[in-house]
Amino acid sequence: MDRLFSPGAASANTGGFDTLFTALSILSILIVLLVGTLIVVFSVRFRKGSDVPRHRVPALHAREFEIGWTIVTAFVAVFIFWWAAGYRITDDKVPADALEIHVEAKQWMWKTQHPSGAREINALHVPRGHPVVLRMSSQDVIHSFYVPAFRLKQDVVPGRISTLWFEPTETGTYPIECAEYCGTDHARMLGEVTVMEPELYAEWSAAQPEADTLARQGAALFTAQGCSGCHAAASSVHAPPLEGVYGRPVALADGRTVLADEAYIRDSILMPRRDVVAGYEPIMPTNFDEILSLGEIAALTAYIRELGGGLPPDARVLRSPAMETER
Ligand code: HEC
Ligand SMILES: [Cu+2]
Repeated sequence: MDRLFSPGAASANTGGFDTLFTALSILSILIVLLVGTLIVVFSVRFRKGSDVPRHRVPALHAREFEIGWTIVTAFVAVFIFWWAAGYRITDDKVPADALEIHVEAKQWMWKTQHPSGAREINALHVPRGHPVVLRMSSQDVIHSFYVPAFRLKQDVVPGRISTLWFEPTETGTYPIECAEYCGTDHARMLGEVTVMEPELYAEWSAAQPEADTLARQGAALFTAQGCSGCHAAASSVHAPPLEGVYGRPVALADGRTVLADEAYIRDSILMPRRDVVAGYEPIMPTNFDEILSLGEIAALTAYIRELGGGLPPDARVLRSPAMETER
């Protein structure tokens, strides 16, 4: 039945979506049949000249009937919402060891960037059996990242980071489509996900043209974008040093204490007025969200993470525990 509607499933958790989709299709067909049949029956029965009682005035209110169908349809709608929302909620819990890949949408292509720094256009290589999280943003208009074989679809909106995660279960190549009309060449905004065995993925990753690692790109940006002008130790501007900040609690001017994780670093760059560090003036420029692409933010974050003495970001790809046991 599922094969009737959708291509073969190639990632974990697709079964539930297929059941939901089949159930919705059956429900829709039943409603269409019911309404269609009634239209035909009534048209024939009450056609001009047919011998049916026409003088009877129908009752204006049929209370039991109205209460009945209101309650039943409301119950069905809430049940479907509860069913579908359940998937959406489990969908939002990204596993901690997920491989993080950045996706940048633009008219009319998908650009992807791996933690190792490897970049692809209209292509995405991922290891089988390992969770992958996509952090996606758009450079221009709203696009929608759609992989039918994974039953995944997520809008990609300018100025926002959307998250999507999946765990591919079958090796092979699967189409990526854009599912939101985004201009002339929308229909040609196509790509391909390639799911590889983990050891082949590691080989593929290592064989990519000597791209700078994310952290090294970040170091270059840190100087080029003027961050070092304020944050370097030798600077005359009073700004917090970023060495060692990653992974530590930070005291803020409004009395809160927050953990400097990736989201905090990202927000500090994009929305510097939101979390002002205690003891510092809020002088950091607020327009980096217009200047920097999502990929550049990721690179800066990777650089700051490395300054914290944590694992370099690309080490996570090759040495993540889940993949170690695969070998
Ligand atoms: C004009 C000086 C200036 C520039 C340029 C600047 N910053 Fe900042 N930055 C600050 C100051 C001052 C603070 C502390 C006050 C605050 O949080 O707004 C800060 C805070 C931060 C924090 C939070 C640090 C902590 O200890 O919690 C991060 C991360 C950061 N900046 C990164 C960057 C990056 C990356 C760039 C370049 C894209 C940059 N900054 C450019 C002055 C600057
Ligand atoms: Cu598009």
